[in-house]
Amino acid sequence: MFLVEHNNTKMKFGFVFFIVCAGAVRIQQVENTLQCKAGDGICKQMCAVDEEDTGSCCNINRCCQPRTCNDTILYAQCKARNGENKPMCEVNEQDTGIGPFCNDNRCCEPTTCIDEIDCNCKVGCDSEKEREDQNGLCCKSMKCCKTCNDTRQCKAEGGICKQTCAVDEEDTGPCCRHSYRCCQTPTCNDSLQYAQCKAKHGESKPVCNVNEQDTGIGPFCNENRCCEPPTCIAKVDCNCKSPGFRCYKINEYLDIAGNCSGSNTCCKPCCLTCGGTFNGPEGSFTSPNYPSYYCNNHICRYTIKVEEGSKVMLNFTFFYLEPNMWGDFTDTVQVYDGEISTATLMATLDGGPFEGLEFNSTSNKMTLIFKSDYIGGYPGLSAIYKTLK
Ligand SMILES: [Ca+2]
Repeated sequence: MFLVEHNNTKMKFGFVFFIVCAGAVRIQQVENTLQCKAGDGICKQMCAVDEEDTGSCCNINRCCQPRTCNDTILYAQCKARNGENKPMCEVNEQDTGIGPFCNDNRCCEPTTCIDEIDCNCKVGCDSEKEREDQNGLCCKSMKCCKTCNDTRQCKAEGGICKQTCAVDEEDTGPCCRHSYRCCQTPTCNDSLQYAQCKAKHGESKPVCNVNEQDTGIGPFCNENRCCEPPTCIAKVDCNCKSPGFRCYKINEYLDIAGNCSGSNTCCKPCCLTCGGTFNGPEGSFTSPNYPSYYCNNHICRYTIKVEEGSKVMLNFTFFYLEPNMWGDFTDTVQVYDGEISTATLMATLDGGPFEGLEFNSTSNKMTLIFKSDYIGGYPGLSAIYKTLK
């Protein structure tokens, strides 16, 4: 029932429209056409691309008018920002706000860099005051420049900013310009001392080993000392002798740590030289072969010289020589305050064993003379010395 009425209504409406249009078609067409023409429009079947469709002409024709919209300026503005004219900006783009364009398009430019707030975005950074942050994102191929003072600081300290410091220069840190380093002439130069040390077959090390001589060369930049090897190093292996046979008393000594099978004795050649000159602020030395037995017929001089104006403290950490049984001064150590003279002899020592005996000099020098006679080897002595201010 409802459908019938509804269809009837449509039929009635269509009928009335037909009557009006059919009855007044000429008048209406003229009116529309006049109205369209009054607006500089033309009634045609289809408007051209550069025309605007402003409505019907009461028939299948449309009223086409020249577009009133002109977006030439907007397009230039958009292009100046490397923007692009498109219906909708993409995810990584932002709407510049330029427009809208006649076709309702938007001007979309690449997303502004997230770091742009931090960066000073420029074509090139000022290498004196700025560092280029290569991770910084600036738009349009600009560089992300950040303030720094490394270059100025390097120059103020006498350095030069370069890509790589030379071998004899000290790398003291970065410069503002990316990947440049601040290179300075080292304040300390020990190449001469090193050459001198090497010429004496010495070695640069923090502390000289026992029986190594501190040559007094230096100090090195790293506070190391130049240590010379002992005057005599027994590099030979043992001359192993059967029990009951002793080391030849003139030119061999008994090495107590020697490696001979069973109870055989390890004999090694005697050093032809001994003693040494000790110029470091502190040091140590021993008698030849210590703690094995010293050789016979030796005279060794140990000369200690510390900084001018200071004094020497000497301590025998161990002492054991052949005792002077009959007043014949078999083996002895003489301690001199300064240079050797009868006036400066502080002590003549023999026997032992004892440890911790100490001597202080009145000047910056001290001299020791170790003597062994023709027979009877003992462990000898071990001593340390220090500088007293
Ligand atoms: Ca002796």
